[in-house]
Amino acid sequence: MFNFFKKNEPEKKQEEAKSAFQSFKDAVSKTSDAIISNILNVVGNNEKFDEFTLEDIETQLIKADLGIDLAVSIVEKIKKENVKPSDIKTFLRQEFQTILNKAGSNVLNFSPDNLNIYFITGVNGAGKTTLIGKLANKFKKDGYKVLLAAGDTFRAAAEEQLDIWSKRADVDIVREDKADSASVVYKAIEKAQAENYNVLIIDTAGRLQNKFNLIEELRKIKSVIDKKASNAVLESILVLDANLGQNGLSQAKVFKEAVNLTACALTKLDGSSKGGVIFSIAEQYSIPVKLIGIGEKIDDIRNFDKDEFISAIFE
Ligand SMILES: Nc1nc2c(ncn2[C@@H]2O[C@H](COP(=O)(O)OP(=O)(O)O)[C@@H](O)[C@H]2O)c(=O)[nH]1
Ligand SMILES: [Mg+2]
Repeated sequence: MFNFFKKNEPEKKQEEAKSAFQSFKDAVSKTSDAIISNILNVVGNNEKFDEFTLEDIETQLIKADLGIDLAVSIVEKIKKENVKPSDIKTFLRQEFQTILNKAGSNVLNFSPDNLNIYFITGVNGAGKTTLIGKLANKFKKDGYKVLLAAGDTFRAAAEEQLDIWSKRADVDIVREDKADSASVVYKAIEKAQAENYNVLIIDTAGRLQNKFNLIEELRKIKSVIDKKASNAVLESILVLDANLGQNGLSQAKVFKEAVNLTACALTKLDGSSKGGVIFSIAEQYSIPVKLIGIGEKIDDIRNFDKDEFISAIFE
């Protein structure tokens, strides 16, 4: 008799999707304020744009961490196309969508019939090890066999931290104290191939203070992957802390020099007002953001969906 109170399945699914979207919307609310609410405030009820308002819009776009070049080019376009103040929201939504579309697919490469290697790079503190734990957990929950490689051999604490994540996600790990990171990766690839793992995720060091050594080390790992696992699906992922905004972009340059980046993961988007940097990464580096971190817990990871991101910001 209580069935009356039970929700039917499609209704339940719809509500779950709605609450997942709402929690994502909450996570990016500060970015949304920076990108659109502040601009709408500046525009107000003006019937036509004047120089002052346009300058204010440019300032707001720069403050939203879009970068100067992109901010200037958007304002130029508003002038050129004679965009009406009442149309500004629609115009910006379209602009941002076009920018994200240009950077290519946001879907993480994965083939269930292959070894998939995720080579994770980024500076210390960006959130690499945490992201690896979350990603491992996601693949494991989907039923795949997952191996981690503790390639950050510089600090014993780093290997320890990855070990803790491997236990949390219940996946295997290859670690070797005081070994060369490329040799840890070599062993991990051998194990992954011999024992038919679906996924190998490689953690790396990120001490930018010693840029030369870091780049050399990453190059060495990349060449081990290319030689030993040329048939594997490979994603070279740069992890960036969203809170760094534009400052993170100079890091992208360093890492792009060292390895051929195929994707970016933006962490700590929760509570950050600088998510606008996603547009800069797309525009300047043509690297698609594929993963985002929205918290410190194991489930706080999402595939980046550009349409969802645009909706969460503009709706
Ligand atoms: N709020 C928040 N914190 C995060 C996120 N990802 C990582 N962190 C925190 O950032 C800090 C550095 O992360 P870690 O994975 O050790 O960075 P690594 O040095 O690049 O390996 C830790 O305190 C994490 O808990 C995220 O998406 N949101
Ligand atoms: Mg780490």
